[in-house]
Amino acid sequence: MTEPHWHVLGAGAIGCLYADALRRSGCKITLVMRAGAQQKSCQVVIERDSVRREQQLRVVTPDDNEVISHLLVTTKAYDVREAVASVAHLVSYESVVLLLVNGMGLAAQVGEDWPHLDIYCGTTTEGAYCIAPQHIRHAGRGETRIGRQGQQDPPPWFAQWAGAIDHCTWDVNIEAALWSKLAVNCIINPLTAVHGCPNGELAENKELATQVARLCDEVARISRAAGFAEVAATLPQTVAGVIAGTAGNRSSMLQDAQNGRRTEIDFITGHLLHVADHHGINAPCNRALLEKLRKHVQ
Ligand code: KPL
Repeated sequence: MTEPHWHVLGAGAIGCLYADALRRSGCKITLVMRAGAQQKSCQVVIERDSVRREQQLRVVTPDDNEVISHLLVTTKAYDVREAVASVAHLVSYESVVLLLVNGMGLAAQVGEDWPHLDIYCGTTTEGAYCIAPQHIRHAGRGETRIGRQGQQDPPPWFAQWAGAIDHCTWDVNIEAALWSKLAVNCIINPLTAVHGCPNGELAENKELATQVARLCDEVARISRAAGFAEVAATLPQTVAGVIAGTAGNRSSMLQDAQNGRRTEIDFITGHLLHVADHHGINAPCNRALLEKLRKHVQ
């Protein structure tokens, strides 16, 4: 089988990290930039510890009209629909779309807008942030889960991912994995954004560790009500593990807040509170964080 050609929509920290890993494993990779971008290639730099890797990747824009067979979407949650719409004329009923984005419910929305697409979801706890455009610090290793609810066996392209990406697994219960990531993000992201600290501080600072515990209690109650009892049972350990594994990382929400960008709070805590309301559960700590972050640039 020839290796699939992946087009990557969203050349931020996570998009560049995966583009680089897939390219090194032999996949053809093209970054899709916004219409109007002039460059035909771009240098991606990944730094981890004292190692620096550089890679030149192809660039196209939707105006180049290049047919897309495999599309990796790594945009911000609030940009997903518009981003997919920008390349809708380039995908066909055979095209694979992998959404590796924060938040939940986006696959259903994209599936409603474009029912012919072959949509998969992914989630990752890799810690990475941009030092400059397409210049990434890989600050913490995590795991990547990919799946499509109800699909037992991975599609053929998944073998390439499993070989290229460390700790990348096919997950038959991807909804639970997405919820688990949402739960972790509800705790780490808003707290680090409000307090302006790296993830590791949430374990080191006693006051912040108490807030983590309170948020864990609320999120666990909502998780149980939503049918994710296993996520609820292990939430404190999961959160502690992600904090330890990404201690030096600045969460994506902190990066957004510090750079004056819109945050994903409505797709993370907002989604959680929507589910909490549906089940009549009070979640004052999460609500307070949502309100604080909504006052920020939205
Ligand atoms: O997903 C993340 C994020 O920053 O959005 C974590 C896992 C918390 C890593 O920082």
